[in-house]
Amino acid sequence: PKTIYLKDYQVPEFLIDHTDLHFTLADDMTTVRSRLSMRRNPESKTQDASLVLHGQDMQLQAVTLDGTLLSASAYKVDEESLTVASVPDSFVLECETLIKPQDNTSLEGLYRSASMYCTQCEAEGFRKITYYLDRPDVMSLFTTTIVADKAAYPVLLSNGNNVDSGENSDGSHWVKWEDPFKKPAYLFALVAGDLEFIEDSFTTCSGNDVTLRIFVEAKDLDKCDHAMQSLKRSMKWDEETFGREYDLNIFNIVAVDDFNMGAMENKSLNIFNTSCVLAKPETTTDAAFQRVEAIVAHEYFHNWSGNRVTCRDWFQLSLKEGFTVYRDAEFSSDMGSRTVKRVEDVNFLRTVQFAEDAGPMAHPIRPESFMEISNFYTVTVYEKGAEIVRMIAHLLGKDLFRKGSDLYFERHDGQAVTCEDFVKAMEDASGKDLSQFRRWYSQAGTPQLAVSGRYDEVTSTYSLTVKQSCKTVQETPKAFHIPLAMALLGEAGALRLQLQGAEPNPDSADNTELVLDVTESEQQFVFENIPERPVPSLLRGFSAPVQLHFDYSRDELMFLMSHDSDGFCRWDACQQLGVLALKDMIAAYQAGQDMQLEPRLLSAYQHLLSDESLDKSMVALMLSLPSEAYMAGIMPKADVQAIHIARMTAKVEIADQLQALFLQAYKANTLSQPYQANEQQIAARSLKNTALHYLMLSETEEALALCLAQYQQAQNMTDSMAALSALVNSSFEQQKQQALADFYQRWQSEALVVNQWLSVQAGCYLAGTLDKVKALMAHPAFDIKNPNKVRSVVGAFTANAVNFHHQDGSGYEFLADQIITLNALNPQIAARLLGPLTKWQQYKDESAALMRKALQRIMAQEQLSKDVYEVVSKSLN
Ligand code: HT7
Ligand code: ZN
Repeated sequence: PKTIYLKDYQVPEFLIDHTDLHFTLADDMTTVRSRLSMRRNPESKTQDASLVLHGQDMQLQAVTLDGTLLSASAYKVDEESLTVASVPDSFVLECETLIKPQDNTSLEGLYRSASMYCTQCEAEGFRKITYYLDRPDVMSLFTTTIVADKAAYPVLLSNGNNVDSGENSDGSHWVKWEDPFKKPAYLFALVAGDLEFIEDSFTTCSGNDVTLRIFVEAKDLDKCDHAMQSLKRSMKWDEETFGREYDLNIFNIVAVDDFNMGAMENKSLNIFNTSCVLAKPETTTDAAFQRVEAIVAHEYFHNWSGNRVTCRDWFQLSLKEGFTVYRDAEFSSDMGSRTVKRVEDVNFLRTVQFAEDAGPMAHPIRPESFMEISNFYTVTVYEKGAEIVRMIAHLLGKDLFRKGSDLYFERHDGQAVTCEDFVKAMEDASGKDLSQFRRWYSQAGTPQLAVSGRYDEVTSTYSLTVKQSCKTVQETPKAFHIPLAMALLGEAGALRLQLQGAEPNPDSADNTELVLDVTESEQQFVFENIPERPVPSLLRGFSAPVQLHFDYSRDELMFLMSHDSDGFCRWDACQQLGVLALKDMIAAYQAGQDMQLEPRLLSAYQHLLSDESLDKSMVALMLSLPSEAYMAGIMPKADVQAIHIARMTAKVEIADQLQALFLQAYKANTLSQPYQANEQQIAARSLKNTALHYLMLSETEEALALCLAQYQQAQNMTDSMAALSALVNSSFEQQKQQALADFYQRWQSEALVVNQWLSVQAGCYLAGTLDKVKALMAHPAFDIKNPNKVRSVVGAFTANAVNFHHQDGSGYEFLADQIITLNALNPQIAARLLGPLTKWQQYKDESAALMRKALQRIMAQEQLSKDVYEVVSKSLN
């Protein structure tokens, strides 16, 4: 496969002013007729070029130029394109193509999911629908007519407004849609099916009434309310926070079962994976309720950050994704607890994105090259991209950041632009210089910040020395501009900060927090008039996506855990104490010695469980030891078995020692009110189920009784799954089998619940899980063509470190088999599943060799898709 480079970008040679599409959906074949009003792009250097349109996997029937049918010699078709040798400066091109959505298992382009037709065009799926200039800087006005059998497909949807419709004598009907906004083809959508909907409305800030509909299969109609309420909250929030008003009188969401990602922001017709839109207490966990709200918001926010202002090319993907993730994270923070949201996001970033940045697929948030763009919908582009926007917001301050985003939207409305345009708008609006900051866009890798502190009693000064470094597999980047938020904590609280050589900061009322501009590879910051030896609170709120190293003593971590006013730092201090405790135990295990649990950790947990004034969600988060994946990421040549055994030993010790407190927390947080997915209830359930988890680790009869009672009496899926998961990972074999059978029996007709049943089993850390996973793949509930099922079984298994990394390599071989099968069916999903194998350098030599062997077996297959080839070849390099 060919590599495409950002440096080779050229403006399009042709533009498409109008795109008129006509679909006839029939069982054996779909006919697509397109009518494109085109002209040469005056900005292109080549004014005599042939017309080359993208297109693949379809059968071309006829091409007409300005009404004249072209003979076969006037054009050329290959696997990926249609070339018309000679065209005038302005013309109308019509194509008729045949496609087979019913055979399209890649879930890109037009495909079938259950009994409906739907589309997924981002990034390059439109070229599987008709020949087109399938690139985001070609923006066009679309009209779409859909013809289909009326009984089977009563609902026919596309972008924009429904402008006409009618019926034919053969039982078919048709609907014509017109989108008044120019858009790139990746935002095109079509849906046809036997769907029902819930409807609501929203009146925008300037008084426009918008009809909101969520379309689902009839059986799911009772699971749409939460998404609808989330949508209305998002619309209001975007008006208030970013001044963004919705721009049409209609906004539709459709839920589909087969979908490669979470959802898609097609103009006025968002298409969602059912798992990201359907929710009701009986079938949906708290975490999934929160995910629905966040994803509904994310897709809605794209209407401005992505649709009204779109990307010039796919290298700019983070322009829309990073910014929109930042926007949805701010929304979630405003809807719930800001600290909890921050901790969850940082935990994810540090575990998953840092690993990507340290591996062979590392790339800057604006990549410089790719073979297959679908491989770059990554945690780096999304989550690290959002961190870069967050740093800009931090550096500019709230008001200037808003001024910058207003300028960006106003300046570029209706355009396809670049990350540079975004940064420039921020600079122009604020007057701040972001030149060095721009390196975050072009350099990969996680900067390492080594910080040390020295207190001088004689001069009452405290000096912080900050050294930054960054290494990636490919290169050593130049120094980043890193905003380092910090405070100095004394016995009685945060100390006033006076930085040597700086004016006192008038913005901050008490001057106890500062953001240091770290811009060099080594810098010193001296604070004056510091009356006592302080404990520094560093990287407050996780002010930059870096790995911080400060040699805190365990007592200092204990101090930060209870005294830092920054919630993120309190949580992080607890995590770092957990890291030190686990490292000791891992080392002891590897040396064949007894594993001793750090007593401070036990007393910290004891304190967390005893102090009723603390936020319950935060307590639950702090009671969770650093994950095995996080530990693997920070240890050279990770020994997965040792990490797992040490961590389990620590957990069982904590469970045994603090049994009474866990029981008390369990009882105190058992709610009697009806379920609500609100902050308080979610927090209480989270703490209660954390307590249940620990209680079950002690495997007492009392814990088992509690767990079984919770499982049997649960009125909501959060409690039900927490109990089931505790049972599945316990040695109460008979009760476990009974609960699993009962659960399936009860929920077999609810696909999303069955997926949770699959994943709790695939994620079981006990021995023998791989055989169970293989059996699950033969179960009628499994379907390899459905990405949600694949993620629930294969994805959950690969996240189950101790089983996936079994020393005999069986986990790797199993994954390679699945990737080889999926390569032919759904290359995007196959390539995504490869992720865990690509991180082989993180693991001890024996594991790394077996992981490479599995990769080599995949590499040796014939007919590897571009998606899989790119990831495997780069990982083996
Ligand atoms: N912008 C959407 C991207 C997306 C996608 C990309 C590749 C393959 C399938 C896909 N489905 C959706 C999702 C989003 O970030 O909002
Ligand atoms: Zn997005």
